[in-house]
Amino acid sequence: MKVPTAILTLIIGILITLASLWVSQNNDLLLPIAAASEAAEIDRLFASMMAIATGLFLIVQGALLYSLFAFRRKSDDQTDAEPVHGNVPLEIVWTAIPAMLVLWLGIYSFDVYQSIDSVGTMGSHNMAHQHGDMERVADADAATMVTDQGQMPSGALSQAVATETVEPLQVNVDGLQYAWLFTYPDTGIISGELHLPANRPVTLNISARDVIHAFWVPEFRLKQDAVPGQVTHLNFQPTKEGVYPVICAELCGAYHGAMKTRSIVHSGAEYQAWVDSQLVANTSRETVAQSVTKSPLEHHAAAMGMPHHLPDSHQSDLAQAAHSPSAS
Ligand SMILES: [Cu+2]
Repeated sequence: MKVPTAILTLIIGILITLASLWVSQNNDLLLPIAAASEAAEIDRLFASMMAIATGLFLIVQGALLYSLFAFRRKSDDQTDAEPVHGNVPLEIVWTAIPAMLVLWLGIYSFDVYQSIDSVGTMGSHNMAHQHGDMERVADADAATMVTDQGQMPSGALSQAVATETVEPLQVNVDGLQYAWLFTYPDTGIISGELHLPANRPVTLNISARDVIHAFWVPEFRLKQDAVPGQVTHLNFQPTKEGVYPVICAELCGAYHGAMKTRSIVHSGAEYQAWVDSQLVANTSRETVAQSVTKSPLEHHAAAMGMPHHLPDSHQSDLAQAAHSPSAS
């Protein structure tokens, strides 16, 4: 029995579509876990791209394999076969379909990019210095206005507004050859690892001290260039506690490959404990520095029968020497 070509094409089309959809929904092995709320949208975009790519792969490779066998040279055929001079409808189809797919993917990607950058720092990449902070202030104002006006009875809506008005945790990220430095302006903590609380919005203000680096955490699905002389931003919300790699994604010199650290997403209480421990460490460092400058000198002064307190100028010189790293 001979199956009509139209029906055969339809069946093959359905099978290819099903296979593409299956691959797009079952590619967990290709991606690390998603640990930020923005990751879901990126993963949806990735799934659409996988579906399209799988479909195209199957069509192209299938046509190739089919032709390999269906159009083999017959053993008794010594000719060059029928000359083929192109096929206008076919060429229109295989130009128009990819063009539409690329256009759609471009628009979709831009839409995802825009919705991820929800705090409104879009476009600040080029003028972060002048406008980044102003934009943020304007956004904060707008958010406050919404809550002021909002005697919204609807629970879901006021909750949505409430989550938006939670002040994002600010972290300044500094890329340098070959390390990342994280500074928390609220507390003055400086760390070589990025500690974050889960389920609180975060704004990273990223810059570089020497050459261009790029901040990348695959589990957050986020990557942003760190450019000298300019501040770039990433706005996101970590959702899963865990330890994730922070990787430099821009070839920045001989040891670029070693420019790695960790991002640790804590529960709220754990994060507070970390902040406290850092603050204690800072204070005790200062106390040690002070005691080092005073006690032994006072001890010696007493032994030599000198007055208990050295002249002020001496003390400040010594204190300075003890604070500067070259003193040790
Ligand atoms: Cu780097």
